[in-house]
Amino acid sequence: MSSSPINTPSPPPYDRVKAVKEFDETKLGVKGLTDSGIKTIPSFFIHPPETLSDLTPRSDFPQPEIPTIDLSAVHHSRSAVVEQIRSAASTFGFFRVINHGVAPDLLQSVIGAIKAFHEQPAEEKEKVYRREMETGVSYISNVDLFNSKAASWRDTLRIKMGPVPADEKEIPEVCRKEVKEWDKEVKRVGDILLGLLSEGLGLGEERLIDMGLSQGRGMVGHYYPFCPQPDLTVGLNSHTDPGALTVLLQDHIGGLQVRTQHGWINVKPLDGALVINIGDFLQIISNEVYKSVDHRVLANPSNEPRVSIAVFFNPGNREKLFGPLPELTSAEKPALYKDFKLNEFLTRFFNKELDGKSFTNFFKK
Ligand SMILES: O=C(O)CCC(=O)C(=O)O
Repeated sequence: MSSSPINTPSPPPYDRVKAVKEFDETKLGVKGLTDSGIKTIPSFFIHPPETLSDLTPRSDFPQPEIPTIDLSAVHHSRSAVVEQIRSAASTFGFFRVINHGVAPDLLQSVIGAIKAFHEQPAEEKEKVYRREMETGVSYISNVDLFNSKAASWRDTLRIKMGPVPADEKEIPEVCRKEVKEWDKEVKRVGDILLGLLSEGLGLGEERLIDMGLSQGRGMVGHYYPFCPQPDLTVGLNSHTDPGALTVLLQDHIGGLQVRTQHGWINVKPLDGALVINIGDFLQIISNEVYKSVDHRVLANPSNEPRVSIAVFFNPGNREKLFGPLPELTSAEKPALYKDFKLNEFLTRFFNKELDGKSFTNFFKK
């Protein structure tokens, strides 16, 4: 007589939507997963093979560096600085600035304050764990958690700085003072850069500032804790920024990469420097003189968390029609994009996965 097989129930099929929802409901972010001591990451963080096979920069060529521009030279050689910025913005779409006049102590203290926010007890952070931005402040893991094919190993504190800033009381106390000081200084540096970028287009210094491009500011304070399987996920998926300009402060850990014609290159941390990149909006209004390029952050393999703070510059008025600037278009250089309202533009951005260039392509003529 043959023995009958033991009837073991097969495990239920993996329910990704449920797993993502349960993770979000913990309100603990990926830091909570790291703190729990897990050795393998949940499946919904695992990226597809085409992303994973391309995670380290190619080593068959010497890696170029994004340009580093000394901003203090504007006082004696403005046209040379304009040319450096024009060249960087129209090739790499990324550059660093040094001697920008922000006190080194503030660079340290704002990074420390964002780190302190993320390292508070869970009960404190839970108070602002929300996806909506009605109060101007939200702490979440993965802005695109419910739209992306795979999640990334990063938590983020988002704060609206303008045109209508978050109510001061809403900004978590642990970083309130530093965030406010940081915004003031970043706006000052951003205005200088918009003036130089405007001149680089052959326009007057005030042209971009007069469009209100430094009024709509949003800040994100990212926290990338140790990831136990950094080869299976990323810290931040490849994307372009939708706004005009981004000013980024990163700590010393590294992991930021930019796509170039030679493949992905590292943006190595440089003490005291700010990293600047062109966003889709500026690519469009400059009629592609300036380039908004893909960038991403690798998952952090280090026991020390990585902290970065990006401030995005957008026009303050979201209902106005924008498109390639008339001064930059002609019969020989026709407008490459349709006119659009910023609201429509950003709604598309926030309702999709953070990924490549599909966004600017939508507005292409
Ligand atoms: O963390 C970084 O270095 C990059 C952040 C970034 O690209 C973003 O917030 O869009």
